Amino acid sequence: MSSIIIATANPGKFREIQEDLSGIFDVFYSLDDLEYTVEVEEDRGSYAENAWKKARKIGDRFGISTLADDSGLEVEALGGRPGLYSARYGKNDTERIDRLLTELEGVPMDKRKAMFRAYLSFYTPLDEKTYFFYGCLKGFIDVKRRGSGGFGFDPVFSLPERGRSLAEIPLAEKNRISHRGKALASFRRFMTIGQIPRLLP
Ligand code: ITT
Repeated sequence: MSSIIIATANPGKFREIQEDLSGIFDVFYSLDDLEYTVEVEEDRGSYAENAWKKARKIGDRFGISTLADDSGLEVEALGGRPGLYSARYGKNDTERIDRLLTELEGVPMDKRKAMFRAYLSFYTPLDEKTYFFYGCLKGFIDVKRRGSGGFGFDPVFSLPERGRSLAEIPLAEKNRISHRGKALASFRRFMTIGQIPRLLP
């Protein structure tokens, strides 16, 4: 029986990752299941290093293979902000979205381009090896919230070719197209056929 720790304190991320990897692992441990409450500070200079720090710290602590995700939203009109600091952009999702909408007030739709990036780090404590997987998703920041699914910035992240926000599509559909879904697809190829992604942007 194969088990994995999903090293995230974000229940939305946990749900998406567990759903996507349900055919690959039998047991998924969340940080809650492990009663791990120490916050691993995201203080590195890149998403990949932050993800690696989380995966290694928790993988070593419990001796179980661990997957961590560091992601961020980059908005063109804000010079790429909040980016690496997306989680610290506000105290909670409501505050983060309110701040984003305020900062973009008056910016026309064609100037509201945005991109989600997700970096996954998979750490195996037995041999101390780490593997990285990446995905991105392009869209626009809407002028108001739409939909009640997903988490984080999903209600204001608009998918132009679908005419809907990420919070208006089912989880399985989000996983097929999203930054995290793409990184997870690459991770699944690694787990099933041993394919190691060549380059990280
Ligand atoms: P962990 O570090 O514990 O995994 P976190 O919420 O702090 O959880 P990040 O630093 O990676 O995670 O997240 C950056 C921010 O971007 C955070 O506010 C998330 O809610 C948001 N975010 C990440 N992925 C998202 C997605 O798929 N949809 C909407 N918002 C997302």
